[in-house]
Amino acid sequence: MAFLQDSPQLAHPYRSDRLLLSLLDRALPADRRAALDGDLDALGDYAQMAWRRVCTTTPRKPILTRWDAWGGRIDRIELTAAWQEGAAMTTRHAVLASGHADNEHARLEEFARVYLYHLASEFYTCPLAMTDGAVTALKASGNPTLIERALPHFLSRDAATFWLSGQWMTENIGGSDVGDTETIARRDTDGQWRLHGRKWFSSAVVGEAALALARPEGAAEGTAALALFYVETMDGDRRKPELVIDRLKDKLGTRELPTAEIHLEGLPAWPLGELAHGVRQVAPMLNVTRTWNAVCAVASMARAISLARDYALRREAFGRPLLEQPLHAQTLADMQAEFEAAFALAFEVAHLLGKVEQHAAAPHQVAALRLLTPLAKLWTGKLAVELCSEALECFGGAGYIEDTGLPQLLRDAQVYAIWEGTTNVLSLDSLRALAGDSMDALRTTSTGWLEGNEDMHVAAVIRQALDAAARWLDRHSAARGALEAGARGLALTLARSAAAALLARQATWSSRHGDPRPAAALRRFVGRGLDRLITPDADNTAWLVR
Ligand code: MFK
Repeated sequence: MAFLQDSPQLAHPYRSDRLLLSLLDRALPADRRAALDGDLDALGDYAQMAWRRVCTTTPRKPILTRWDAWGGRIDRIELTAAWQEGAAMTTRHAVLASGHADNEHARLEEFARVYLYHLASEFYTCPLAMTDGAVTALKASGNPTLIERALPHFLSRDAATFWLSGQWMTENIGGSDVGDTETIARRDTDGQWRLHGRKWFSSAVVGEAALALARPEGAAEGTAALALFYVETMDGDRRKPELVIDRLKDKLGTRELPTAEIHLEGLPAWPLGELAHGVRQVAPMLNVTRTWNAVCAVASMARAISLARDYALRREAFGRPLLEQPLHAQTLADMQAEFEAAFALAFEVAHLLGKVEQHAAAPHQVAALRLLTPLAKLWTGKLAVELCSEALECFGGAGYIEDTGLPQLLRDAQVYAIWEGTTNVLSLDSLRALAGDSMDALRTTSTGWLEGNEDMHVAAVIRQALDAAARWLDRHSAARGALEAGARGLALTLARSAAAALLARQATWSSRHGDPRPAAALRRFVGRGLDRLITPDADNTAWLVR
């Protein structure tokens, strides 16, 4: 019989995830920790089932049928199995509802669920993130009519009444530069607002509602004149005729997600608040979806590393398992150290978000969260691509073969760095945050995270990196061009430094509980360097880009 290689097996994503288990043990009161266990266990079971399904069935894509046999416009979208299960899974395990409970740990408990559900959901988490963001933006608007109308659906624990919301911002002209939005809001004589325009990336076109940016007719150009509107997409079982789906996008990854190009032909709409400053009003939504992006990016890293580690035990080459080969073990350990730091940062943003929303955070934590959100999004987005690529290489040629289920990890990971603001857009957003007092806040917060840490070398390296970043910012803050050119280096330095301080906090706790592994991850992560600052050189850049 010819040799047959064992395929990699997915360990239980909850019960075998020591990072998630020890984070929850450290951060949650015992009663809340115990109450969470059932949902997380069930979501872990579902994730294992979904991985088996991926490995044993032919991949499917959503199918758009625009016309019925009799010439009627129907714009029907058939979804994959995981998407059809989405509403039931979300409501049964309170994925969204848990995050809006009246408790400072609510967001941490929500994002633990998101982390486990994400890959099994086939990116159904994308519209879930937008729905979560819509809840947050609606709450911030204080609009009682819309809150009463939409929130019971968005936060429902019953699949029959659950609604998804989209986030309609992106247009052909206004991609990242949302201020160029061309969609117009016109008011009927009876006072009803209606939207007219084209949205170029609509991820949740299967949802029942959306928040959309539009320019009230006659308003000035630019970002400040945009308004934020709430829309509903369905009339009972039928899509409203004023919402036309032009086509589904053909994408590199996230292929189960029905991303659409749409036309709005007078779709009824209701403003959330004032008829201007729509970007300011949608910002709470953006910061929530960016948190989802970071947590989902670390979920992809966790999956890639879990499979690569399992395979390293099963696969023998040159007479011994891969795990016993020094260079392979070195590669896996480097991946693990980066992942542990990214995990610590993404979940701290999630936890802090809950504390800030429940007024349980100090002012410096509020300012730190404003900065840490774009930092976590941009760094984890890039790292997910790097680690998924490295993980595929750990399988040799098998990592390049579609029906192993492995290439999809890499194709899907590429989206984290693009949607919800690219790495550069997020780096510039971190400059927006740094214009306030968030650098001081980050240093104060990091000092707190380092309390009790006994590794003086590590603490010194983290402080040096934060000091260097603060000096760099002072040196370049008067020259906008240099500041922007170096913004990515600054953001990565701050992200890595904050993540190291968070990992130190976890390492201190874990060491006391007899687990030396986070301390090992910390030493390796810090050893790989925190400082990514650059010296901007506009003349040199000009030579190289023309
Ligand atoms: C599985 C994970 C799922 C994740 C969900 C996936 C969903 C995917 C769907 C999408 O990708 S939707 C498209 C996402 N698009 C973007 O994220 C847009 C990227 N562009 C930006 O982020 C720009 O920075 C932005 C449009 C927000 C602002 O550009 P401008 O025109 O330069 O705005 P400006 O004048 O600087 O800011 C306007 C106001 O918003 C200011 O407040 P004021 O009016 O009080 O001065 C800003 O301070 C405020 N603001 C902007 N960003 C903010 C913010 N406030 C708080 N937090 C922020 N992040």
